[in-house]
Amino acid sequence: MDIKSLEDRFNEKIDKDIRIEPKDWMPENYRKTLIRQISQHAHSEIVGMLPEANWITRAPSLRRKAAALAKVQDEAGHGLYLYSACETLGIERDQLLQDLHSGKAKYSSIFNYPTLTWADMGAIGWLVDGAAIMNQVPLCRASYGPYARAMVRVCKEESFHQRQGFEIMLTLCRGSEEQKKMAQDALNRWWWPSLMMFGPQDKDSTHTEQSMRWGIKRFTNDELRQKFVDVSKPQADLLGITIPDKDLKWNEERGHYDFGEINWEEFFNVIKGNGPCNKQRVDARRNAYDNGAWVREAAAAHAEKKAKKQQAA
Ligand code: FAQ
Repeated sequence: MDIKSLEDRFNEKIDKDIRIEPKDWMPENYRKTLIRQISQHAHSEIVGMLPEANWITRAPSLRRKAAALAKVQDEAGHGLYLYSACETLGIERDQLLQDLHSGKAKYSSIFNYPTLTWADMGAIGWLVDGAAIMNQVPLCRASYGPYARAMVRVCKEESFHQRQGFEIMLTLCRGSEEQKKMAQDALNRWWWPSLMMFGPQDKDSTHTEQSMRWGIKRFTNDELRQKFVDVSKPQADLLGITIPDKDLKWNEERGHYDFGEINWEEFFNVIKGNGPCNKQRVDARRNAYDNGAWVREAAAAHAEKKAKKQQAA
């Protein structure tokens, strides 16, 4: 089939909302965009384990420790589904990891901030997982089959994460004055970085228009950010804590909350690698990879031995 017919067939599938599968023909830029987005997403999951892992040993009760442990394990699992989905596009996992370690591949800006108190575990679950779900539920309908299917499972687990985070916040907010202060302080520090998770404003977003046309993204960055603000404000009211934005107010005409200006300079600085914890996070991933070399070598040696035995039999 000539390239024009292949393109027509691909576009027809996109228009009819028929999933694109790994063996289907696809434009090179569609493949590249997916590799970029899915790998960034996978890296975010495994880097995202680091700020929370910091609190597993210091969780205030056995119940909290078990939940934190399960959550961080889920994130490792999400990374694995996503790396597998990405590999179906014809790239090796090792290459993806090299790109993370060299700083070539991005991961979510949010994981470059430190987790200073136990309340940060609550704020991350409530806000960071909340923002992640807002962005990821529409990805369950992404046009690329393996990505969309991975997202279905991821979203179910993220929704548990969001609830456990909100419950931590609720417990703190119903606790002592000091606990409530901790919850407010965590909200103050995590609110704006959570809004940045949705990416640059639509007017500055390089990929949104094309990704929407290809059915990878179903909503723009600004649309999802607005939805997130709209659901979060009543949740903060229920907790009895205040979102740190003096411009946040209901706009009757728009049927949405208006909110203040995001510090875009901070966002672009963080994604360029200059956030408070960028170096620490990438170093931790690099060390984990290097320290795991013996496991990869042992697994390869075992597979070789097994293959030789089978040949001899
Ligand atoms: N951080 O043109 P756009 C989670 C980059 S998972 C860093 O708008 P696009 C689970 C972007 O890559 C969180 N970089 O890009 C969890 C591009 O750079 P490039 C991760 C960002 O792709 C919870 C440039 O800026 N979720 O949290 C960010 O159309 C708790 C221009 O941007 C996903 O990855 C950012 N925030 O839209 C784990 C979801 N935003 O490559 C542990 C899937 C933008 O041209 C604990 N991804 N950039 O050099 C997406 O939906 C999209 O990729 C967006 C960005 C919306 C993130």
